[in-house]
Amino acid sequence: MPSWFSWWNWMKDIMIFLGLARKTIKIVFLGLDNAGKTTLFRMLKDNMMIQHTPTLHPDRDEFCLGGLTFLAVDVGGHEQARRLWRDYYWDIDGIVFIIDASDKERFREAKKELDGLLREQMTDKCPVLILGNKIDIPTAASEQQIKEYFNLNALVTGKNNEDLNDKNKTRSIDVFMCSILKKQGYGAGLRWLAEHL
Ligand SMILES: Nc1nc2c(ncn2[C@@H]2O[C@H](COP(=O)(O)OP(=O)(O)O)[C@@H](O)[C@H]2O)c(=O)[nH]1
Ligand SMILES: [Mg+2]
Repeated sequence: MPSWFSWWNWMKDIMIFLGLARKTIKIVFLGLDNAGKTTLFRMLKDNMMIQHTPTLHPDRDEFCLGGLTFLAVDVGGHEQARRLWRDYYWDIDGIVFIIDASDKERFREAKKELDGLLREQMTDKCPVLILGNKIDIPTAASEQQIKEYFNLNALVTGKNNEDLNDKNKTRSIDVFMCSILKKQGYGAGLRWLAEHL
């Protein structure tokens, strides 16, 4: 029964293991507002049985478990948020960038943020998981459309990192489509990220 649930349990084990073994793991979740970060955090907290604490900042969420820190920040538009997550750059272990695949009108804005992120030298070795969210919405873009629009075909290293030997590819990066609302797809993505930390 390889459902999202068993994927997730496996994922949870490995994240906790990594968190404890390496002392601290910091994962940053970025994306435009409305991409789905807070919803994902709520689910992760539920799965990790962490109590929900109301966030004081509408554009920022954070929670810790053992040595694991998960931070989510809205990017785009306001300079304050950009500064905030820049403060976290220096010791980030992994990045999750969430795109609302159903909101094509904001792809341009999302691409600008993703391009800026991928150019950032301080995190240029960090694995990047790109989640194309809201695939439960019929008009959502497909994985191939996301890869094309965001110019990712030349960057992705494949689900098994098979392309990492390519000298143009210096970091693990891949796209997973998901519906956070329907609890589909993101477990596999997070598992991929945990394997490439
Ligand atoms: N249809 C659909 N809606 C989603 C999904 N994930 C999040 N949403 C909705 O998108 C809106 C913004 O989500 P939120 O988590 O607050 O985004 P954030 O600004 O990135 O934190 C909310 O109304 C969510 O219910 C999804 O997978 N499918
Ligand atoms: Mg939010």
